[in-house]
Amino acid sequence: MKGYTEQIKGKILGWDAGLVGVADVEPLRELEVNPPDLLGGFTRAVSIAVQIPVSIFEAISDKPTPIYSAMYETANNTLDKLAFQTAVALEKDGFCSLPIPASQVLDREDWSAAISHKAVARMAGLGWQGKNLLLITPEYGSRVRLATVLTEAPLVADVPVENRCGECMLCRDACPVGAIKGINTEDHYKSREDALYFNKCVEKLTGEFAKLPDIGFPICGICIKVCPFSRKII
Ligand code: B12
Repeated sequence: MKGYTEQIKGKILGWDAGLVGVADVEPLRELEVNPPDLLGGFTRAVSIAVQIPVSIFEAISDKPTPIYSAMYETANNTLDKLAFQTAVALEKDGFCSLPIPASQVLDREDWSAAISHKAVARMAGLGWQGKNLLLITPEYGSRVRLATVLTEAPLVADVPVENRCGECMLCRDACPVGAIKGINTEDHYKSREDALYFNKCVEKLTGEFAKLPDIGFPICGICIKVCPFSRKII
């Protein structure tokens, strides 16, 4: 099904996605998902990324900007539409498919969603999990947002790429609350606490940044901005 996989990926990129990959669902069955039977009979997960322009992050110094806030919403809407269109296209070809929204939080105590888009994107070969806990892509660094489509389509799965953070500590040093521990992982962190002082990050974003005028979302952008992979324009 290599031809069909290339055809679907080409279609999604043609709708202006930045990156597309396919993950095998089997290793993802270790994840906690919501509802617990979310993965059901799905065999593949399509990971879709859209890149946010460099200049939006370059304008951030110590807090998110109103422009970032507006474009964060635009990126989420774009991804939801891409995931929706992908699921419809796959179902037209006869394969049951479920789009997962970009930024829907289902549990606000545990701060978790239906499925971790980062885990899917990493297994789909889009990038590695960096010290900032985010997915870092070789092309756009961390300045990508992600969505997932679960599918029964017999797509050819991609493979994970190697972590390229090396000795870099720029995200750790830049975090305004010192939430990033600066610990590397060869594959992925077993828990968020392995990479972050998680509550410090959550408190800053939900308790302070989300309440700023013209922001309204728990966003930040500083650990995205300073990543050397995020700063190049290709
Ligand atoms: C809730 C949430 C938050 C919460 C909690 C953050 C957190 N770290 O969980 C708050 C509000 C604090 C937050 C903050 C931010 N968020 Co947020 N957030 C989410 C959301 C909606 C759910 C995350 C979730 O379910 N976490 C549950 C835990 C268990 O999973 P996890 O953190 O994803 O990571 C685990 C797995 O991925 C695992 N893993 C990785 N690979 C593999 C492979 C296998 C096989 C397995 C089993 C596991 C595994 O390792 C991790 C550690 O356990 C996601 C969207 C989504 N559906 O994924 C966006 C998301 C993670 N956020 C995102 C972003 C960008 C941010 C911010 C930078 C804010 C901003 N936009 O400016 C900060 C960054 C904080 C940080 N450094 O981590 C992006 C990340 C994009 C990227 N490039 O990685 C996402 C994916 C949204 C999107 N659609 O793109 N966020």
